[in-house]
Amino acid sequence: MKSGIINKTMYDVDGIRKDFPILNSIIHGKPLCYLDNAATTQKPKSVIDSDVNYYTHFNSNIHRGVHFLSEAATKAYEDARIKVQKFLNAPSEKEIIFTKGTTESINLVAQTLGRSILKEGDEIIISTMEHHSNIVPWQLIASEEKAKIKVIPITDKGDLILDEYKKLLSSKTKIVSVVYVSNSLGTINDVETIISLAHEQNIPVLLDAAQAVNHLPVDVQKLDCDFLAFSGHKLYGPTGIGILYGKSHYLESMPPYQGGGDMISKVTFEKTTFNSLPYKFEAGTSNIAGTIGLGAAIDYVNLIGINNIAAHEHELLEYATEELLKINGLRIIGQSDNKCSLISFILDNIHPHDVGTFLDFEGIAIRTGHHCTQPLMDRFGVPATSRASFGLYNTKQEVDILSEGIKKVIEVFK
Ligand code: 7TS
Repeated sequence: MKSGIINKTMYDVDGIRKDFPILNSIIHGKPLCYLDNAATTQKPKSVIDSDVNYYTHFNSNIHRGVHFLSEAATKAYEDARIKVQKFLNAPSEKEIIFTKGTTESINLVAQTLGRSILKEGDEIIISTMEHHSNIVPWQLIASEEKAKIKVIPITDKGDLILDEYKKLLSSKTKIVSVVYVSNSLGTINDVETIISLAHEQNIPVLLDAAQAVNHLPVDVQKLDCDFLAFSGHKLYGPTGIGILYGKSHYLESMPPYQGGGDMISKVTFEKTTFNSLPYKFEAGTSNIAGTIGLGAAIDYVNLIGINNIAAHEHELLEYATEELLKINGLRIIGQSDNKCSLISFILDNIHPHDVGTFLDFEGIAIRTGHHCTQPLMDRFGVPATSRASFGLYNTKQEVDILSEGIKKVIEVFK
């Protein structure tokens, strides 16, 4: 695979940018400045080519055929599973379940583990900074089982208050499900402590790693998390493919999520027995091309090196924070000392929606709104923020374009 990073000792961001065709786009007459990576990342040519290659040369259904194409597609699909296993350092590929994305992974655990272990009066712990996809699935199952949701509070800087978390843990707690990196604040949570405190009471922990795997090295054995969810599209891969990692003893004990083809061992009208892991949780024809594309995305990230990406993005975050804080009337929401590369901000007397719309005309793509974290917005007493989020291909020059753009917004709206 060709990449801007090959044969370079320094982080060659210009070379890397050449791997992403969309970054050459002209938007409203201006070069695209793409700073909406927390919503989704752009795709390198190798991921785009993987899709074309699959449909051109291998398209076939998997696991079922004896013919050449089916065997080739099955091998590529299962190779992608092994790439994910290695990427997360999971003990076995059987613990890697392919889903549609983070949302489906969390719903799967809520509907299977949740349904089998929760009873009236039990408690589920989440945090104030959860994405709706780590709130609503738990509310749905909690209301069915008459369980309760308990919420870890946060400080004004945007850090979880772990002393309060300790007080929430009790014999009633049946699961802890928390976000690793916040999509609205950028806070990197101390998940190691969260997990070890829960494990002292044998409580399983699910990590929503949607905003973590693309910014940090994630090792599920080191973390000792029981479940971990992420989406391919935030890791430079395709949409519609995601991962649920789960410790095998939990996955074995959980009932299936959906019924259908591939997840069965034997079906009669009287009784069905289920397939072994991971297939028990993969009913129906899956997103084969997307899965193989996720494998290509992991190859790309590995080629650059997640530690190199983290270092580059950290430099961008520090520079952007410094530059944005120079702007009068700009307030950053989320000022943890341990942050990933995103900045949520508000401008005095200017609605975030106006900020986003104005910046779009400058070719700058940021996100505005509640970022699917309405309870978090309530905690900070704001209806919405503007959010710039950086990826492996962003540059300091783009930070300058953003801060100049914001200054123009202030000038026009003041
Ligand atoms: N969890 C977190 C922390 C997220 O940031 C997101 C998506 C999800 C879960 C859901 O992921 P999905 O792929 O299943 O949709 N976050 C965002 C965002 O911040 N802007 O758009 C989507």
